[in-house]
Amino acid sequence: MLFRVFILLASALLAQAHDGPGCGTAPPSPEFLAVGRQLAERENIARHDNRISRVRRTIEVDVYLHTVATSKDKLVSVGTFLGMDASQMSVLHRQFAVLLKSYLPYGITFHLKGTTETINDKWSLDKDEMGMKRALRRRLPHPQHLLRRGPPRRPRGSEDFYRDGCSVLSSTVPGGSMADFRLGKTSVHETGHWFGLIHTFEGGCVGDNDLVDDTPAQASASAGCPKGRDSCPLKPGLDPIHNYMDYSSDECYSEFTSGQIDRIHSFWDKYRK
Ligand SMILES: [Ca+2]
Ligand SMILES: [Zn+2]
Repeated sequence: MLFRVFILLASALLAQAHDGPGCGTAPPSPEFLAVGRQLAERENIARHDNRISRVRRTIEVDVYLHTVATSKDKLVSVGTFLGMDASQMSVLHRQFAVLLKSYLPYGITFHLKGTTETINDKWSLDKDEMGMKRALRRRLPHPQHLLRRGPPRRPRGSEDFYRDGCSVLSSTVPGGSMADFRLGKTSVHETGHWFGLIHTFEGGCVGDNDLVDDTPAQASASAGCPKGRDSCPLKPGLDPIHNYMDYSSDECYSEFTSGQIDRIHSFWDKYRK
């Protein structure tokens, strides 16, 4: 449990600043792709040698959940919106439960270590990303490295150190206001990136796409739940519309592939363990 992921639940107002759903994670950098190729090669060798089962161990992640809103009533309103009183599970915990449930079949567990609530207009409107993340990032008892967009290793105190987490709009939490994305699965998608996964539609029908062998190539992101979609007819397999790393609706999302879980583990071993 060396690493902690933090999840920011921005004010519902933030949703209006964006044109509908879409992931804010930047496309993979050449350095990130190079690392992915390296890991893919290693995984293939391990699979060939029948060592992959040893690669897979339980991954345990400590999590801090932070809620940011423009006003106290906005913080409260998300909870009341769900019709829950104080004795019931909070929105944060429900959001967290979705993460837990989605990753549990793959031997990945999350430990909720703390939650915070902050009223801050600027932060809620995404006007001071680094200020917010510097303030909210929780300290670890020992040095760590991380991989995000840039070169693989970034020291504590660097911008990438503070960016190393996931953010989702409050409209995407369970019971949120964003149509098709109100079951909390956005957090599963975003943590997928945090674990080193790339969109399944990355690179389209050519090349090595998401650098995972068992996710069929996709020409573009799916929308909704287009059963039978085959956007790369010359490549094997139908589009992985149920995969968490596509853009399908929350109801459609249901799986990571075996290859993606192998990647999560090898990425974890290399950078986060
Ligand atoms: Ca693939
Ligand atoms: Zn994404």
